[in-house]
Amino acid sequence: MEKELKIGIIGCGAIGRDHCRRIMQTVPGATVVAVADYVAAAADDTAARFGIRSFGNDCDGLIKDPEVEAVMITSIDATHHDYVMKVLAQEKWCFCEKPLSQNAADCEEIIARELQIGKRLVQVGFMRRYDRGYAEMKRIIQSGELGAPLLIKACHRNVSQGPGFKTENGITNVAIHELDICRWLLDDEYEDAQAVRVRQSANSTKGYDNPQVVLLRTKKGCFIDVEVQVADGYGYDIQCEVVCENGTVKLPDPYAVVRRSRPQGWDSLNPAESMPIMTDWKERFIEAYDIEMCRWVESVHQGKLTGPSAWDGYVACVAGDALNASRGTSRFLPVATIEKPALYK
Ligand code: ISE
Repeated sequence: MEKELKIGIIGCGAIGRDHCRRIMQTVPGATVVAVADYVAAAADDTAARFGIRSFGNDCDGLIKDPEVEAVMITSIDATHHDYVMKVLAQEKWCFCEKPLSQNAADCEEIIARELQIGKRLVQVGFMRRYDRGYAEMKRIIQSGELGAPLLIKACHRNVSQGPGFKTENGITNVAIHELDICRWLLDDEYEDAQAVRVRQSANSTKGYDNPQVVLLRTKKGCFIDVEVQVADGYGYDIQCEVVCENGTVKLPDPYAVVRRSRPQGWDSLNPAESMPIMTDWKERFIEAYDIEMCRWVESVHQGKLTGPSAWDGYVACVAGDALNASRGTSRFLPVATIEKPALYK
């Protein structure tokens, strides 16, 4: 029996606690030995629930602790880059939730450090790559049976946002998933990008754009259109359709029982068919998160990471930077990356 990988988690918010539970209860070959959080009480609370060590708000202490072999970063987005750099300074394995950073320049630093070490130590939490729906779409596109992909029509809709949310976060925190999954699905790279402000929804009057439309053109000529609603007034709704020359592939909705009945309390209405739509993003991709975590642990045991890399985190941020810079210009801006280092090929 393989020795268990000892993980320390920084960030005990919703996804941090969820990953902690996942590793402790469903992922073989790993355990969480310690947690820390900017808010010490959040770390203490999580630690008490799982019977593990709390470093309170001493996140640096957790990173340096000799018992911790791998660090998982699930803190707020703006802190990711600094923690990743600190984990790399210890040359430990690092799983960083998306986004890798808030901008491409910070990601370049992470890449430079990994290159110096000469080994991939960072994996980015682009969990959609482990979703069965997206994986099957990719398989069909790659088979070539449908001809060349021409267009992607996608939408990313959230119920609401927490305090401090800004228009740019609609890209860096939300659409970042599409920025990764579209290039992965197509096996293609972005040429240029534009964010467009459209008619605004009354569901959010909090000073950020809602909705906004993300447009991307790829090097092979595919056109991508993503509707980003960060407060949609009904649910967590992720859709994606790839239009190819001879057919289309579409992401399936998550499993849900279809109900046919007369709406309760409305005797005068006709019976209707309905199925529930999820509201919690952690539930929507729960299986993908489970698989992602199992594969990450397996690959660490094998000493070679296979999941989304610092390079993938970087490319998504380069596209994100172009989108945020394009807003209000009515122009597509180039998505220009540095040359891809051999480590990531
Ligand atoms: C969250 O971090 C996610 O990853 C969700 O998929 C996204 O929809 C949500 O807006 C993010 O805050």
